[in-house]
Amino acid sequence: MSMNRRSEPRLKDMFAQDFLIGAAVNPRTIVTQEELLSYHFNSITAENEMKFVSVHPLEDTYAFAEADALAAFARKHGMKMRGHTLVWHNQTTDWLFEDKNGQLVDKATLYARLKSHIDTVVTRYQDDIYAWDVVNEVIADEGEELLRPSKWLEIAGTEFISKAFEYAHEADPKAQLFYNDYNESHPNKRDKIYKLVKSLLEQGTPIHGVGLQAHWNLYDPHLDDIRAAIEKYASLGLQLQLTELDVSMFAFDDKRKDLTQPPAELLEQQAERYEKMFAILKEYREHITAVTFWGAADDYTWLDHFPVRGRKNWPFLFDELHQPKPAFERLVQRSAKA
Ligand code: 9MR
Repeated sequence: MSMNRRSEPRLKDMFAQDFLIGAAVNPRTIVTQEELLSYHFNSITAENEMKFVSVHPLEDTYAFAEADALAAFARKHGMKMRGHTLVWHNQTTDWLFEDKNGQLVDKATLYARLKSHIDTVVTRYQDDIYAWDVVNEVIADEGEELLRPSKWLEIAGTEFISKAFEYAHEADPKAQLFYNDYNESHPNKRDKIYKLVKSLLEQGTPIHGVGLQAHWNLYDPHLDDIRAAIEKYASLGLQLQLTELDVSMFAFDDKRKDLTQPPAELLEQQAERYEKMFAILKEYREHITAVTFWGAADDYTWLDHFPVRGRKNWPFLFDELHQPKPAFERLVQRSAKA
């Protein structure tokens, strides 16, 4: 990492009138990317450390050391923090759903455990975390089915979703509570997310926002679909946040593995893509309260392994040495014009 003092404009200042600028972090990156994070970002999200399996591995055991370290980092740098995530089908331990004999528990037991988990975790971080992803990724990706199969659904039926929001609201009435999902701009899934959130609102569920994960790439989703999704979710009267933004260099089904550096033409395409995306985001600034990247710089991204094993990706505004990329420069030029 370069130790030169930075002179470029700060992202968080460029968008200060628009929305918070966040990054997902982990115990390694709060060390390796500290200077970059504190210079450009005013919000963080724990990439994995507040997930169920991380903080609550056994019924009687909570493990908060790593999550606490991330919250302390936010305090040290005067950053806001989002909580991620309370209810998910992934990274949740089996004990939650099972009794001593390995049989599925009944609904009442599951709810009692969920309430206890949410009370403990949300209360612990109530002074650090202003917004929680309460329910993550419950919508089925394809087809007509609304919800994906899960143990939550199997044991409790659809009501587990509203229960989670109620418990989170009871634990911290100040927290902004989000439903969060990916492929959120694809019309079929968008309509299903809308339908779910609308029904939650009709039931009086305490939900305050929709999280658009925004795991996007150079080609997909189409800008018109991004705009349509924002408009549709905003029509619910809720705040919106981009919660996990990255712009992969590869189309989802592209398996190429030959690149060891990002070629200039792809960096240029990425710059154009970021410019157009942020132009839309600024248009909807009265609805969008935060834009969080799922990382900060190209030296570390979950996309280095997914969906093609061992392939490097370069999805962010800062390169492997934490220096501004063409995409960052383009946002600077655009904000100078605005
Ligand atoms: O970035 C996270 C990665 O380190 C984990 O291995 C993975 C486990 O499922 O979760 C990743 O983060 C996911 C996030 O929690 C929810 N939306 C999709 C993200 C990328 O997979």
